[in-house]
Amino acid sequence: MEERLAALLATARQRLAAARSEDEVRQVQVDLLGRKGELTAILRGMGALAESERPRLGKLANETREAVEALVAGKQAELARGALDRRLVEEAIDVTLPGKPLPSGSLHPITLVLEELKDVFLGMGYDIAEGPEVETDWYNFEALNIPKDHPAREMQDTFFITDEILLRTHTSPMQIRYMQRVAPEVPLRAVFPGHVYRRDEDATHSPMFTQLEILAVDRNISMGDLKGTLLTFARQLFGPDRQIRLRPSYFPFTEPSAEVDVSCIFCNGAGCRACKGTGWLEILGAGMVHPRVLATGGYDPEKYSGFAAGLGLERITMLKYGFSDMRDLFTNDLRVLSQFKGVRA
Ligand code: 2U9
Repeated sequence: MEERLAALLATARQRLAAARSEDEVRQVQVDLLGRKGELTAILRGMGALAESERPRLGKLANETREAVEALVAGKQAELARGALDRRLVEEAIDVTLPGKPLPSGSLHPITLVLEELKDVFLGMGYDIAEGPEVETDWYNFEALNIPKDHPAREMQDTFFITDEILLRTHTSPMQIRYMQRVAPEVPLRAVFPGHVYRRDEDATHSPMFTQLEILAVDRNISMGDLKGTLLTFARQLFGPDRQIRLRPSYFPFTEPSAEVDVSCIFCNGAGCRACKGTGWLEILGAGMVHPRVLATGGYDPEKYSGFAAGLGLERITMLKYGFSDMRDLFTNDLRVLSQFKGVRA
């Protein structure tokens, strides 16, 4: 019996040393220690032993079982370690390899110009406000002193949703909303960027375009404040040598009103193709807020005055970056957009 136990241990050593997989190890365990295995068979022979021999051999059988179990556990651990080592080698990642380059996007030129404009006015202490693109007839026209028979109210010029609801044709309704919210608090200084909609499309007009309007209300605001503000703005945007000039004009919501030119950014005023030989480029419209519009906004026109200006971002963008067709700003052609890669506002 002692010999059989010794042989069992030797078999265990030999078979486990040869085992290459966890399945093989389990098979050794079953063959030697299992219910129908070698050790069970040996123990069946215990009955034939002398009474005095049984405790010693019983103990030896237990020690043999424990020794085989320890060998099995050791082999299993060894196989598991080996598997892990192999995986670590196979799945090793070379973190020093260069990465796959991801195509980077770019900011749209209109976004670049908008960020620049906002910076200029933030620098002068202005607030930035936005508002709804779907507006009422009242905010878009009535409150801005645009009478019922004004041509802008024609179906051909405005996108109406119902008789009273429309897509705003300018950001000006936002100025009314803003004045009504803060009146009669002064000073009021804010810019209003946003999309506006008009039924118009050609090389220099788009049915959707981006406006930025400027509004300042306080006691004793004058045309001089307007000119100084616009000159500062023109020089920050187009360079320190720029001049501006105001030409009399008419808008229903300002009185007096003016169209504002900047000295040509291409020829510096000498006259060229871009400015059609005049030396000047028209960049915005402006004026003193009409007393009726001030009153609608909640400011007593006897006590307060204000200036306002409006510009189309697409026009400024076209001048700044040399676009000749406004539609190129909206087709999102990558040959156009990719030229702005890396350009920061
Ligand atoms: C309020 C009071 C006054 C905003 C103004 C203009 C002149 C102007 C055009 C420029 C090119 C529109 O984008 S464009 O087609 N804008 O000429 N805008 S004064 O005046 C206001 C607005 C709101 C309450």
